[in-house]
Amino acid sequence: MQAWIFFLLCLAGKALAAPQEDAPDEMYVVADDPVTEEPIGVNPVQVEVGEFEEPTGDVGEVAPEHPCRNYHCKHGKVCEVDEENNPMCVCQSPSSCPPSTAVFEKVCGTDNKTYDTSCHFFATKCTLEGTKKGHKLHLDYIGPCKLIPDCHDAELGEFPLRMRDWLKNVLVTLYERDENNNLLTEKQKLRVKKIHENEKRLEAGDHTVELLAHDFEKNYNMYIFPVHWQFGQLDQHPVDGYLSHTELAPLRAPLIPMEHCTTRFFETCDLDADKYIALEEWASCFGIKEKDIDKDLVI
Ligand SMILES: *[C@@H]1O[C@H](CO)[C@@H](O)[C@H](O)[C@H]1NC(C)=O
Ligand SMILES: [Ca+2]
Ligand SMILES: [Ca+2]
Repeated sequence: MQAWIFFLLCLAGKALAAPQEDAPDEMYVVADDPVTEEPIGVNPVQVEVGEFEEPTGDVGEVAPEHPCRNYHCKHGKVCEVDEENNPMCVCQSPSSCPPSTAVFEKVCGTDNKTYDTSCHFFATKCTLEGTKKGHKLHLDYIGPCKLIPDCHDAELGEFPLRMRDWLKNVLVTLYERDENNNLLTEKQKLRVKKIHENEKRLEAGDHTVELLAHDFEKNYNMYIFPVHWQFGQLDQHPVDGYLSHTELAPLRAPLIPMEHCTTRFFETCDLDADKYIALEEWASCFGIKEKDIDKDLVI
């Protein structure tokens, strides 16, 4: 549970001053979205050579920037200049990735192969670009590949109980730590304040599924916002009311090694099997009644 909280705090609290561990930020940006091929960023200003030949008094001050400065490439690519000195993104060689220094830096691909770091993973995926194999390869979870037991029907039902409880606790924790850190927006704080102040709230702890189920029935209203909030945290690229595989990855990837029903749970959420999880699908997956699903709560 501790690890869950750590991961989500990183995810939620982009402003969280100093994560205790030096978990690489890129874990949370496991974007391998095939659509965003174009490097994001602007071309550096091209300085006319002529300008340098006319002394202006501050000679030497205006050194031309390297074209790759501020030129961003997606994961797995690095910037290089072509013959005309224009920046371009090329596949990074996996061997140029720094080796992992801790076990949680390793990642497991959907090919069930362990990659030393996510850098190695994305570099490898890049070299497979355009192939069927490359298209199917995704980062599956954080940590070395291991045997993930099958998720049985009875266990599947327990997953949302823990997840909802955890979401609520994460929000309350963010609220409590949020002095000047702006971990939550003002609107979010107002919502969480109500949960925080509710005396009937089940305190964080290692509760049995029976107690969690009972609490969900009794204090159902407290769970509505946390479920919506998490959706909004993930629905970012783009903000469209649907979660793609890539958008779900920051939640899925750290969870799978700890919760073996993660994969099956999110598969079953996608009721219309279009590979996207819509807000309605997401919320009803977490037991939120149809009448309480409200896109205005995704704030
Ligand atoms: C994936 O790899 C792990 C570790 O090598 C192994 O224990 C497991 O059985 C593999 N899983 C599948 C589905 O092949
Ligand atoms: Ca989206
Ligand atoms: Ca769907």
